[in-house]
Amino acid sequence: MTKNAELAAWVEQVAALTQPERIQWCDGSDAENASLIDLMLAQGDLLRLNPETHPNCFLHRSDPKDVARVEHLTFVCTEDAEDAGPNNNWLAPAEAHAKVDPLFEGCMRGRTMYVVPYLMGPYGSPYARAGVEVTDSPYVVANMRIMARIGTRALEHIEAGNSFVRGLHSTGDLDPERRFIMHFPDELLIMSIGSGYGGNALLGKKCHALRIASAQARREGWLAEHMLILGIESPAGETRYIAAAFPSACGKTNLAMLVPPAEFAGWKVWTVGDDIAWMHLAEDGQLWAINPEAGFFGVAPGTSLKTNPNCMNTLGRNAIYTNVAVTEDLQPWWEGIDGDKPAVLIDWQGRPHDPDNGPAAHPNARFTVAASQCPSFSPQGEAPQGVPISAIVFGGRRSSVAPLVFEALDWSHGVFAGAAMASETTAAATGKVGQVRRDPMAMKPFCGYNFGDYWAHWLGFGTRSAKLPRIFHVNWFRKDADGKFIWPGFGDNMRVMAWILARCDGKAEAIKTPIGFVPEPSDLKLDGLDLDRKAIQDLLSIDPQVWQQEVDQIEEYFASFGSRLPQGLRDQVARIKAALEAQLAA
Ligand code: SAT
Ligand code: MN
Repeated sequence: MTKNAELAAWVEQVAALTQPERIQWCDGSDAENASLIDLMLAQGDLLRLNPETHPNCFLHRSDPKDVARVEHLTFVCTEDAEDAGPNNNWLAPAEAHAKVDPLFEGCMRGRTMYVVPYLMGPYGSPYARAGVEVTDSPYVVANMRIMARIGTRALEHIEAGNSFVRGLHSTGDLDPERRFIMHFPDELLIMSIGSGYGGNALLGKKCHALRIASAQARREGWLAEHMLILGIESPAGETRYIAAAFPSACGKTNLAMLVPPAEFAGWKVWTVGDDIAWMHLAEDGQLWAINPEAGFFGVAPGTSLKTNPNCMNTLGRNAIYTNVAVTEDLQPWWEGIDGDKPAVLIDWQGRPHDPDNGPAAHPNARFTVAASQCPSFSPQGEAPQGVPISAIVFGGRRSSVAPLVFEALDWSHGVFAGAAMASETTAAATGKVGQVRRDPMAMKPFCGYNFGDYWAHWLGFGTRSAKLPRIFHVNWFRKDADGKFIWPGFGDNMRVMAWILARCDGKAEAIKTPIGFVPEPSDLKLDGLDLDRKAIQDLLSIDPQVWQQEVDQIEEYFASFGSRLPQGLRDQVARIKAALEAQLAA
């Protein structure tokens, strides 16, 4: 129950629509969580994993047809289609309500309706924002409890008079034909039905903290971004912070928890967040970032002590695993985990593992775990004011074209580099894997308004402060002629991060090219790395002819935004084209 009349009225209205058997207001307590877990164990929604090796850990197997975000069923509902832009599926709000409201009629009959007040951002942060998710899924409540700050304190924040986003969620009948994720930015409302999975159902995450928040951020002059946040502490004890945008399942969690290689003795990486950053220009002219989330919802396959030891040491207790495989003695297992593949495995659908059925764990299998359990969790991870950002890094998954790293010439060019990002698709969304698509700022699935207006908003920061972060672009995924990754990645990405920070301090060299400042091999600390000179040169090379084609494709993509494309980006296209031509003529 609540003292907030608006919230009380909305919950009443939702109950009248969905007809739950009972209503439970969630306080976020341990006792409440324990009873939800017991309920799910009894109903078979959760399986207790080996309590000796994985205390308080559980496995959830989702419906096999409900394993990833569904971008084609995700809509932004604004009065004017142009405001949602070609980057979103659009419906007019009245039309969207007519489509989705009837699906909620009586959908919670015989079920409990959970009312989950939540806060995105640290308690006491001026940048934190509240929401209330109403859901019929105890799995969603248990995950929201890890990913956000739920319960009494969040409700108090709302009752103190702060605005809140309303999120109505029901698993419905899980029929993909009746699955929709609808956003109504003008109503601060999200309606999601037919999926119990991650970004479709944990409404505080992508729906609120990115789609709704990005639209709010534009109106209010800040940025809500699909970025990890990390701190890098030098041997002298000075910590600088970097925010980095990569598409889903491209290594954000690994970079956020990086362990530097032996050649970087005395350096330490601190994790602030692995997925979302809310950034505000503070009075000191710097961009300060908070992580609105409280947990990690990371991709399990490929995670190991070799690729991400901090993550492996975060897992293993108080975690919910979704769609992983299990060993005979009920330990979680996935492709790429340490050790030999056990002879006997139960796959993610609960069947004895047969390689003919595909991998044992679903490629988008996930873990949900509290950030505070991470050994590298930053002492500033809950700081109300956030952390000051020295560098912004954009990165895609490109087998060719994009070099290992470059620095943008200035802020506007950096916005261009982000807007021009492209990446090969991954298993985080349903659809074909490995297709190159434009994914500006890694926000293609998450920007809640027209990308043209979004880029104009980004460009606008250029005149608001002289102390903005420098902008970089990286690509860990370049392949050689045999299709093998050239760069070792993971901990060795520290070598690139060190160059980035040295550039911010004016202490590292680079060559100016048409696409930005690129290091020479000698500018990077590469000792101890088993890479020949030719490979490094390939990684850092920029082929002007290939880039001419790339810029043509970028220009074509930009043109799809018509008159909403800001002049600042047209200017960048023209400048780069001229510079490439001059280089080829020389
Ligand atoms: O399922 S989520 O959207 O939360 C994960 C992701 O795709 O980044
Ligand atoms: Mn993400």
